[in-house]
Amino acid sequence: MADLAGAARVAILMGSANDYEVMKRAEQALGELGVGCDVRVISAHRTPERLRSYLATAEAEGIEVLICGAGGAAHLAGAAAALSPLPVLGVPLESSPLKGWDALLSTVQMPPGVPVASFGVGAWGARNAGLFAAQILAGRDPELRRAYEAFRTEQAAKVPERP
Ligand code: RP5
Repeated sequence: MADLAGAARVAILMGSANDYEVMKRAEQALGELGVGCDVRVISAHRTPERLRSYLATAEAEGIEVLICGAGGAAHLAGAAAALSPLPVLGVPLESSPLKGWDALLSTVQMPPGVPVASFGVGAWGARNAGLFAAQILAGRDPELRRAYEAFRTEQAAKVPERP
């Protein structure tokens, strides 16, 4: 992994550059909380060797959580979980005629022993995966924990009492 951003703690992987429009929501959520991430296009089917070589060094280079977004018969999250001991957050994407149902089922129904945490389909899932990755890291990072709590407080303050 030659050009990983210096302080990246989360890797955001996606099966196609076309997935970025949705997966950037995870990047944005992490950015709001000051968490560095490394964003890559890696397809489980089309570039399996890229996936293997990326994950071979990701943890040693500082990555602690993997977010994987893919559409169709989405295998990226499962393949990443098979190749890495890092926690994998899967985001099913709505890029096929089946509107994300295919990706959701591929992501959520992992056989026992190789877990993937599956999020909602599309942009909501991508944002929540970013927030959840930050929550994982905040468990042993007091500064990030404070940033996360501040985010939740601000979010609550934006909800009006009446319509
Ligand atoms: C999946 O196939 C990708 O994650 C993408 O969502 C879908 C279609 O890929 P493209 O044809 O847009 O590159 O592997």
